[in-house]
Amino acid sequence: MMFLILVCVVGMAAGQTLPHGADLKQLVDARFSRLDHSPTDGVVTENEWDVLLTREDLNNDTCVSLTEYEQASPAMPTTMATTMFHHFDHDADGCLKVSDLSAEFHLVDHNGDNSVSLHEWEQYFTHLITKLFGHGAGHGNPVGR
Ligand SMILES: *[C@@H]1O[C@H](CO)[C@@H](O)[C@H](O)[C@H]1NC(C)=O
Ligand SMILES: [Ca+2]
Ligand SMILES: [Ca+2]
Repeated sequence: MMFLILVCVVGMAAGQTLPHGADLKQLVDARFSRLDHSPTDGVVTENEWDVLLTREDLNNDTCVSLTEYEQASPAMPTTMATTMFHHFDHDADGCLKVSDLSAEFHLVDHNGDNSVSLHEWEQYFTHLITKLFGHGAGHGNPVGR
């Protein structure tokens, strides 16, 4: 397992490819545990979703910049973080705000009960990666096959 992780990290650095498989799941689960913080009960409410954004705004200017977003997601390759950032920035002003992320919360909340489970989050994230990066996500990575 350690070996696999190491190989994936090296492969990523060399090829700027996207995490996939076990690597992607780890990244997705790590994002979820950041979202699920008050309380840590396995579901994410819209309040938790909004509060995380405030936390990621490191210089408190009510704007989560691309730099701040990257710092909050150290496991994400830069190319991936950049594409994700632009996807979330609905009004394209270079800032992630609650207004940008509010619509997204309801997309993730697939069954509409106003809370997001790990399962919903994983489904959403997998679909998003495919949508943003295509079925060739991870293409060109010579390791992990
Ligand atoms: C931003 O606000 C948080 C919480 O109020 C505080 O801990 C932090 O030091 C502030 N950061 C800056 C750069 O002002
Ligand atoms: Ca900021
Ligand atoms: Ca915005």
